[in-house]
Amino acid sequence: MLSRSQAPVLDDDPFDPEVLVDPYPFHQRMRDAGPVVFLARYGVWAMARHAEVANALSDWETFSSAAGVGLADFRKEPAWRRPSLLLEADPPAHTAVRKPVLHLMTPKTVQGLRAAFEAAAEELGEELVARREFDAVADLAEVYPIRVFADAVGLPEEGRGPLLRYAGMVFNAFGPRNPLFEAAFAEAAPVLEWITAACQRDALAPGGLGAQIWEAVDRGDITADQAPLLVRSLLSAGLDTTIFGLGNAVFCLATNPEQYDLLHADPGLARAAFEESLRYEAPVQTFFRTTTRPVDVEGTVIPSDAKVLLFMGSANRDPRRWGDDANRYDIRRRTPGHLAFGAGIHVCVGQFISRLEGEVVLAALARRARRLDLAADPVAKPNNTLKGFRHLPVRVTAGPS
Ligand code: OVM
Repeated sequence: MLSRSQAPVLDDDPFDPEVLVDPYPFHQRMRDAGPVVFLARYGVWAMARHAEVANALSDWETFSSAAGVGLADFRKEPAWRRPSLLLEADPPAHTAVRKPVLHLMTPKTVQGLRAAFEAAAEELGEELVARREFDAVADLAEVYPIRVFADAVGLPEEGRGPLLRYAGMVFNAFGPRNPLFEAAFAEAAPVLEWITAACQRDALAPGGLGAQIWEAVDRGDITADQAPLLVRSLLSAGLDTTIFGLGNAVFCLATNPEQYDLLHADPGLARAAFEESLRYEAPVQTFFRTTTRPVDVEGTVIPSDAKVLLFMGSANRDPRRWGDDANRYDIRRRTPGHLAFGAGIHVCVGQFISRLEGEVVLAALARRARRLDLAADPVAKPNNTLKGFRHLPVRVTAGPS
């Protein structure tokens, strides 16, 4: 009790749809209130400054993932699905399965995907720029990762439909049982049946990332019981994150024309433009950890077994780390240190695939369109974990300059 009284208490609801679609004023109040705050509404602790979020992400022994990285505590209530062997686990179990997955997605192995990813981006860019107006979510962000990443995993082309509904369940389930959660789970049973079937060995095309995970079973690196759950991790973590991320990147460029000019003048900046959009509008805004011991954070003692909400999207705009222009989208900024992919042992295992997707899509647009503008007001898509758009109508002007 004494420790709690030392931390500022806020009664905001971080999972209120209005806060989710514009969290930045709330982030600033949390950062300015102190290094740790207590969110009374859910009885959880929170950190929103860069230094504390980075430290917590790097200290898995104190800030555990095994009780789930959402609000629900798997030690007190059953999880809605079998917990992820990667995301919702600690060493040593986590280490054993991370290694074979990491092996498939190193910068070097990801180079093997580049030609196909580039060709698909060029084809889509050509089609969209010819149309002059399109929805950067429905026609681009929701199309491209499903095409290239589901191909890379080895999902059959027919019947990828439930993927996005599954992702909606995964990312809304990290929050409280609010209307967003309930809506995502309205017709859950067929989606759960589908994802289970999609991860089986005979459902995955030979040579793909999914088949390669199953090959790790043959080598004795993982068990046959673990393989479908690791394939499930690829499908859980690899679609909606990049979908929201691509939409956010287009939003950043469409609303910062001087930055788009720089990119159009030098499409070689595409990777940097995507990276800065990850910092500025992080697709994954938050994850929880659970303390394994009482921990002193800058003079505030968080008790053991407490849920702690880490605000990566806030850390990414903390002026203490990024300076006075933290709230500016600047594709020439030095972005290393942003926490959109997390940090520490759980840092995004697919980050090089994500960057490849962002780079080739933005480069394909930048080479073809001399201007990129909003064609109508964007419509935000509230989600208990992800920040992004439901609709993003844009207009492009074709031509070199
Ligand atoms: C998983 C998983 C699910 C959602 C996100 C994520 C960002 C991982 O099932 O392993 O990482």
